Amino acid sequence: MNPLKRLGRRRASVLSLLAVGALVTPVAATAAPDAVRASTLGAQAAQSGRYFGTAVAAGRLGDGTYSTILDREFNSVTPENEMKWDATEPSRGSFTFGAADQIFNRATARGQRVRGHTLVWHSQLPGWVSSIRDANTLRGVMNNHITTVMNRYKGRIHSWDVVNEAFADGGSGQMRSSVFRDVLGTGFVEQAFRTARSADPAAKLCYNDYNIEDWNAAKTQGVYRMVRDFKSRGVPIDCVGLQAHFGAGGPPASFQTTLSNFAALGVDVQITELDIAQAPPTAYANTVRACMNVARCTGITVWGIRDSDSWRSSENPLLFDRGGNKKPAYQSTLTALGGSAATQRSGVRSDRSAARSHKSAAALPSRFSWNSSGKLISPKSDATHNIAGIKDPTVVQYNGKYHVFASVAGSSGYNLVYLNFTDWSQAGSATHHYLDRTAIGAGYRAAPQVFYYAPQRLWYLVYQTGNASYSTNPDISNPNGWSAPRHFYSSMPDIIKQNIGNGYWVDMWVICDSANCYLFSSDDNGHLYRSQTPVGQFPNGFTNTVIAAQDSKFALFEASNVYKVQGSNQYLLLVEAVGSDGRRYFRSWTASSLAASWTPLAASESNPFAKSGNVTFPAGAWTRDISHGEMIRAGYDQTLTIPPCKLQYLFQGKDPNADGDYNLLPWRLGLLTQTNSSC
Ligand code: 9MR
Repeated sequence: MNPLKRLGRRRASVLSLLAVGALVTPVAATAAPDAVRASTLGAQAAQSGRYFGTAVAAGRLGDGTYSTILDREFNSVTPENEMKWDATEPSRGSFTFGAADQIFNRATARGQRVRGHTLVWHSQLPGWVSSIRDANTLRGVMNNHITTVMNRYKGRIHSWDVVNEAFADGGSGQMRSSVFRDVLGTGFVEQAFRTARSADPAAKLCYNDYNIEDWNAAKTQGVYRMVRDFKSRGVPIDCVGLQAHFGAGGPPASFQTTLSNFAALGVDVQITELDIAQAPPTAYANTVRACMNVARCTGITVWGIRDSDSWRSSENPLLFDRGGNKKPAYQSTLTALGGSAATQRSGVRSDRSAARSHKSAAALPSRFSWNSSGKLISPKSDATHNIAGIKDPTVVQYNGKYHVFASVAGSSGYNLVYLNFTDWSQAGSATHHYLDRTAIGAGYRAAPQVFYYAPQRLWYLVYQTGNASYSTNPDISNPNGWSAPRHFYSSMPDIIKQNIGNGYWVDMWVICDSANCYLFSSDDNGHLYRSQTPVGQFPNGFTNTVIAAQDSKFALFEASNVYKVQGSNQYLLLVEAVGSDGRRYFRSWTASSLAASWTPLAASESNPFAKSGNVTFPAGAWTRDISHGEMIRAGYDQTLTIPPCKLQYLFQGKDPNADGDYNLLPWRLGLLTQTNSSC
């Protein structure tokens, strides 16, 4: 937004001209389809609410072929070795998280979920643990290990393999000999789960094992009895991980029965380490279909990306060959995730969840409804800042906190403020740090956007100064760490000069895919502009500015946001419009790539993305404007990834009766939460 333009704006919104039916939209008016066939494993799995993950080795992340497939195909990762005991606590009480953090931070920045693997396992266990003979010592060491490792990633790991491979192979159905069983007795498993629940109550706690896929195996029965016993006594357990390291024949005939029977105990099941000798397409499809047919089978992880990455590399058991090409099993897996019955083994019974998976939902719905919070953030004037309104928020979640940057407006003009808090209930009491006191400096700075630019390990704050400007900071939580403003452009691009009319150049927004970064901006005159530069050149090189979308002035006004929808190949564009009632609202479009044309999603006054008409206000209708803000993202990096479900949007609103000088309007921040999420 631009403060210089504002006087008279609301008067100018006497806009019966704005009957939405008369708007000229430059893109096809097709509605989003109910079901879309996704083109990646993660996106296809997400359509039935599942994840599709892979084991990741920190040492391979520098390999471009590997990381490209990782980011394209998978929405969950499991560190292959980096969270194991020998990696995280090689000597007693001395914890090392370098490689684990590397995988964790990379994944979470991209909106990929993380499975934790593994806390208590007899293998890859340092000698100092396996030589303990005293039960109290071992119990203390085990509890401390679980607590310390879980605490590091608290609230941010979706499932933990708390205990791995505690049962013996063969016909006994009993636990195997290990230092844990031998010194602590079989009760060590219960002890580990109880400790894990206290350490991170948000994580799903799994028991994980191999050779428990065949319902008739004694080992499967042993694990089943343990889980049944845990559930009956209230020992905290949420999931069973079936590793699924299969021979060329694929899963046993009873695999789906095993999944269903565990699920019937009241736990989720997950396929946690899938690989199949020679990767026969039918064997993969049968494995995936068994999961799709069980409602509580919540996700599938393959144990590596390319055959060359596999622990059983000579058997070529994975979905990508050594060159990173998709193998036939890739296609059969993708098809099976989409619910096709083509490869279903006869005699395998489908339950109701199978029927559900056939009509998978689109990544985003085409209608939205929301609940609004009350006012969560209001200005805090101090001796040198007389603030009338707090506006244009940008927000990321990082290190367990929300970090919010916003414009502050008053009689002396516009600048920026920063605050952080752990919980929305604390947003109102957070300290406001005024950024005019930092190297960002005084004067006109407004409409911030924040993200972490992972290739440079730097936070960027993008904002408008009349030009498109940015500052960088290695530490988002340090308001004094921001650099002085620099500009993306030497001056306003010609195409903007030619189209801006009486408008203003406002609301710069950066988003990157794996190849390019794009800089969007608006002109308050019906144009959305887009410039582009290769990822390696960012923040320089934004040239070739084009009109990305256009409409009448108030129908495509300002405050655009562009996001990647997690687990899909969809991008979402939001643009703020001024309605026929003079109130602000958001329209939405989607596209399959950032440079593609935008297709309307919920893009009209009668079917808006967010307008007072599709928002309920349980705490009182404190605003009729749903104005400039941003989505709560799934990650925090330059890909601007948002979840497909349960959307939340931080916005500016104001007292409907407030009037007068635009710069003095009492804007406050509130939070929308989607109420019609289908997943
Ligand atoms: O894939 C892992 C391999 O790199 C390690 O050398 C090996 C060491 O035990 O562990 C492999 O992963 C195992 C997993 O952690 C637990 N289930 C069996 C997996 C294959 O051995």
